[in-house]
Amino acid sequence: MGSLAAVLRHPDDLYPLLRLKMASRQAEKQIPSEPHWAFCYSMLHKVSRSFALVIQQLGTDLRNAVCIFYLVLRALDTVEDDTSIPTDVKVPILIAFHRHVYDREWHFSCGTKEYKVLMDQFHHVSTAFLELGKGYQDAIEDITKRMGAGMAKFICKEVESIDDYDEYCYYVAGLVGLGLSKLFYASGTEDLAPDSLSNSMGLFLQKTNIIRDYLEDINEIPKCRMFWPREIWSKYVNKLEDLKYEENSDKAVQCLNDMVTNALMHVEDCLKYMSALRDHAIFRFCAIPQIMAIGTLALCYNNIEVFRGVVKMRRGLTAKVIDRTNNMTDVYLAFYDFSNILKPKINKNDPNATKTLSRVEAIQKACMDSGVLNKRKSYIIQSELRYSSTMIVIFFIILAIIFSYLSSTRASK
Ligand code: IN0
Repeated sequence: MGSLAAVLRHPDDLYPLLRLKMASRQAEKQIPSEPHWAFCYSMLHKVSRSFALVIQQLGTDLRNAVCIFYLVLRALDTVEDDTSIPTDVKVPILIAFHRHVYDREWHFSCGTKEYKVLMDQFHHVSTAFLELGKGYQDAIEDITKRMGAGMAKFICKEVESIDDYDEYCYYVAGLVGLGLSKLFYASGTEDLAPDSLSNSMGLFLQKTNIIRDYLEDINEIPKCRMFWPREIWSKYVNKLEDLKYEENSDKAVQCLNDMVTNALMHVEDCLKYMSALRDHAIFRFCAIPQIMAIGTLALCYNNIEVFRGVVKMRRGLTAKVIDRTNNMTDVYLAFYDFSNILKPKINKNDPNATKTLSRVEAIQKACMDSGVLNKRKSYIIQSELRYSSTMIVIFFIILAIIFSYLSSTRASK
C-alpha cells in the first residue's frame, strides 16, 4: 500500500521501478550453476538487494572477485555486529579472519536471518575465493587482515574524538575503497587510485550510514552500538542516547547537522576519484552508492525523523539513480541537485550554519567547475518537478470534468 501511494505521488518512478524489477529477474536467471558460485550470487542478492545488480554488470573476473570481497566483508561485519558474542571470543575471530577465507572447513555460527545462513555455509565463499586469481586473492586477504585488526581494536575502544571516528571509518570502509581500487587495477582496466581518494569514497558512504542508522544502533539488543564521536555529540547532550528523547529535539537536530557537515567534507575527493574512472561498469558500481549517499544526507539534514524511525530514499528514487547514472555529467548533476535540496534547509540559527553553507557551496562550485551543469537539466529532481506539475494539471482537469458533469445532471433535473 505504501509503495502504491509512493508511485501515485511520483508516477515517473514507475518506469525505472519496472526496469529495475526486470533487471533483477534477469540477474537472478544468470546465477551460475556450480553450487558454491550459486550460493555466493544468491546470497549477494539477499544481502545487498539493488547493489547486487550493479555488481553483476562488471566484467566476469572482476565481478567474481567483488562478489567474494563483498561477502567476506559482510561476514566479518556480522561477527563485529553480533553484540551477543563475548569479546574474548570475538577478537581472535576478527584477527584471524583473513586466514579463515583459505580454509574450506571453517565456519562460525552467528548473526541472524540471511547473515546466519552466510556464516553457517561460509565454506561456499571460501571455495569460490580459492578459485579467484592470485592478484584478487592477495588484495582481499590484505584488506581483510587490516580490517579485522582495526575492528578488534575498536571492540574495546569508544569513538571519542573526530580522529577516532575517521580511524574507525577507515578500518570498516576506507579500507574497502583501497581494496576495490586494487581489484580494479588487478583487472587491468583502471589505474591505481591514490589511497587518500579511495579512503574518502569509503568514509563518505560509512559516515552516511552511521548518521542514518542512529536509532537502530542505539536500540541494538543486548548492547547498544555507538559510532557518533563524543567530540561532536558532547556539545549538545550528556549521553549519546539522550538525542532520541523528545525534550532534546532541538539539540538532536543541531548535533545531526554537525554530523552531516562533517560527512560532506569528503565529497570533493569522491568526485575526483570517480572522474578518473574509465570503465563504464566500474564507474556505475562506484557512482550509484555515492549518489545514494548524498541523497540520504540531503534527506537526513535537519530532520528529526532520524531520531524517531527509518529515514531512507524512496525505492522509486533509488531505481531512478540506478537507471540513469552513466557518466560524470549525471554525477555532477545529482550532487548539485541534492546539495540544492539541503541548502534551503540550513537554518541561520544552527550553530554550524556557516560551516554547512560553505561546504555545500564548495560542492556546488566543484560541480559547476566541471562545466557540464548548464548543458543538461537534472535527471532526477527536474523531472520530479515536471511530473508533479503534470499531476496538478491532471487533477484540475478531472475536477473540472466532475464539476461540469454534476452541473449538467443538476440542470437536466
Ligand atoms: C561497498 C560500497 C562501495 C561500492 C563502490 C565503491 C566503493 C568505494 C569505496 C568504498 C565502498 C564502495 O558500497 C556498498 C553499497 C551497498 O551495499 N548498498 C546497500 C544498501 C545498504 O543500505 O546496505 C544495498 O543493499 O544496495 C556499501 O555500502 N558498502 C560496501 C561494502 C563492500 C563493498 Cl565491496 C563495497 C559498505 C561500506 C561499509 C560503506 C563500505
